Amino acid sequence: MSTEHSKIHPVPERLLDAKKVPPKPHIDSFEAYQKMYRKSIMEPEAFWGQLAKELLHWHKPFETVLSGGFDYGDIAWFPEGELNASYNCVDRHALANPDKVAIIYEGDEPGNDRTITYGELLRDVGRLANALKSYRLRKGDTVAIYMPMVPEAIIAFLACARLGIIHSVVFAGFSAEALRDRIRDASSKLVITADEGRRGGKTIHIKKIVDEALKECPTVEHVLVYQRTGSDVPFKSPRDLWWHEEIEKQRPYCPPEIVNSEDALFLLYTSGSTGKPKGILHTTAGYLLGAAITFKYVFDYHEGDVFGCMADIGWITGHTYIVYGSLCYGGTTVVFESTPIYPTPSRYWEVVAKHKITQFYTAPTAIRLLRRLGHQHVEGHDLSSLRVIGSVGEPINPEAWEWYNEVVGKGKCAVVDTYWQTETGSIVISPLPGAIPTKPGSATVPFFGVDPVILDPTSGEELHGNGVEGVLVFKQPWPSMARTVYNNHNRYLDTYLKPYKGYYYTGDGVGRDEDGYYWIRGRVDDVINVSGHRLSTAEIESALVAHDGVAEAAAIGVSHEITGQAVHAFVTLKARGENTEVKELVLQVQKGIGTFAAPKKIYLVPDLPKTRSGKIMRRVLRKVVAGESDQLGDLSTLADPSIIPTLINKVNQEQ
Ligand code: 6R9
Repeated sequence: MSTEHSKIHPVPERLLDAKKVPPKPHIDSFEAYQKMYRKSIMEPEAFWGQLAKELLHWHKPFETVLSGGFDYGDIAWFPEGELNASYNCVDRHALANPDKVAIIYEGDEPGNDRTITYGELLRDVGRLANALKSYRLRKGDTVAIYMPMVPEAIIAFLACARLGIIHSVVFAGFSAEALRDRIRDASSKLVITADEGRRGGKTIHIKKIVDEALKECPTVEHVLVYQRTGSDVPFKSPRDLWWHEEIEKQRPYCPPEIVNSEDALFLLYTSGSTGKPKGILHTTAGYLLGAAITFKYVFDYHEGDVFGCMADIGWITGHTYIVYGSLCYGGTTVVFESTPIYPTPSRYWEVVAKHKITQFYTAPTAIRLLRRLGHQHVEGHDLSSLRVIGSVGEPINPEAWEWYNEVVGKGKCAVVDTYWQTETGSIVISPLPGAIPTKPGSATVPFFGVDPVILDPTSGEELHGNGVEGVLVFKQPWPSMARTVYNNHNRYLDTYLKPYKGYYYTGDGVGRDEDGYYWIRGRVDDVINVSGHRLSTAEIESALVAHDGVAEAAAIGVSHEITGQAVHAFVTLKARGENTEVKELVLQVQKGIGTFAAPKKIYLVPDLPKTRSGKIMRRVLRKVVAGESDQLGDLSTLADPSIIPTLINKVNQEQ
């Protein structure tokens, strides 16, 4: 593990010198972190019980902190408690401080921005919630949200939460087919969407995609359409309803539906190593608590700060930090509709300077892209408001980390490489700005209540001590962990709790260095991470095989300078599909999943490497593409070794 010897960065002085530059970090020394961490692990009930009272508003207090565990996946946090997520994210702040800005919207075109205060947000959420009620939607129903990055998307989240309706947000980059599958799996009754989206100067025909998806979604009764661009789009009465007309009819206050701590807050679909995407289900109190406490400590958020997370609300990062963490904690959050390079590669920095962003959160893929385009795009912008700069979604390489730290952070900001998953709900391994010295490329140390263990993947034995390498599991439940897979609890157990009995299994490889710091290596299963987006080889393969001409397909992740990994696929054609072109196959994946999943390269080959029992040996394909054909490893189970030279030739020809 060469990475362990990399440079240690102490906590930046600027953060510790609160006299000169307030505020003083919430946790300002390694010892303070250790003390709190120890308490969170040794006395989790006392630790979380107290925080749940401090950070959440309860309509009915809880008695028990935690019940159940990993054996049956019957985990319940604060089980007698009752609350409402939108009350926690809006009402209490609106009552205390109605004029405080809750949301800053920065539209695709520079100059198109606006703010929404907590007082306004309460009325906007109330109107929309009353509209939802008028469609007879109620607690436990599911609603699909397929929206561009506009504040109305957040209003939609919160209006659902206000009524105990489970939202299922689908990233607006997913294709009609992918949207259809998610709507069907969740039996959503309503789709909240927009006429069109705008991103990077381009138009996204959102409503048309929804119409296409709904051809096969019998549960959907209505489609509520927010006018983002005002263009003429297909509109089908009485199924379709205009957002602006609907909310006009409604009174701006809607009483919150008080729900149990363990009632579902939302579903979010994510890819695993096998089969269809899973509807990861998060519940109300534990999730909100995890979101709010990590927001406070990992980003060291203080009154008056402006939190700028560049993720899309369609992913978990958007859910937890743009929406729930920030608003539950009473913060000011930015909704950014554009891209890091529109209209120029300075866009992020213009936005930071304009809104005086204090915490900036993005993904390694964006950092690598901007680094390649050059530091001149960062210079000349006033980034002095920044205190904490974060990274999420995939391992960040030390070169990108150093660039982020020096060029963006000017060596004065805390860099937080935050490791977590859709399923963990909130950040689980990360530095804390005022307390943890950092090492570029390491997510450093566990967050409160998170007990990481490294297992030997084959024996399942715990690897104690430092300087070990294996798979990452967690030993204790934490409040924001997912509770189930929608309508498929067995799949939840099989994926997360059964692989290693007594532990939650992450699916990630990890090392613990001599200082006890964690280094996430990436997925050990068949999940490919492209620009921080999780894709499964199985999903890409089934999209390819859906093409008439395709006999078989194997997808692999190949390392890529900007996107971290890229998808490459090997495809065999049916006899009657022999004229199929690579172009068509790329389109096929765009149609089945979305443009972001399109393979960078497709190799048409006569056969795939398989074991005698017929399993595709993706490991062999990965080595061939990486140019490591001399290290193919054990090939004794390979059914037909003569395929190897053919594969090597094919790859060499096309690279
Ligand atoms: C939040 C999010 C989860 C997977 C996860 C891991 C990878 C995320 C990371 C990281 C190394 C980090 N991942 N953050 N790997 N360092 N800081 O991204 O959720 O979309 O569910 O992806 O992403 O492989 O298992 P999600």
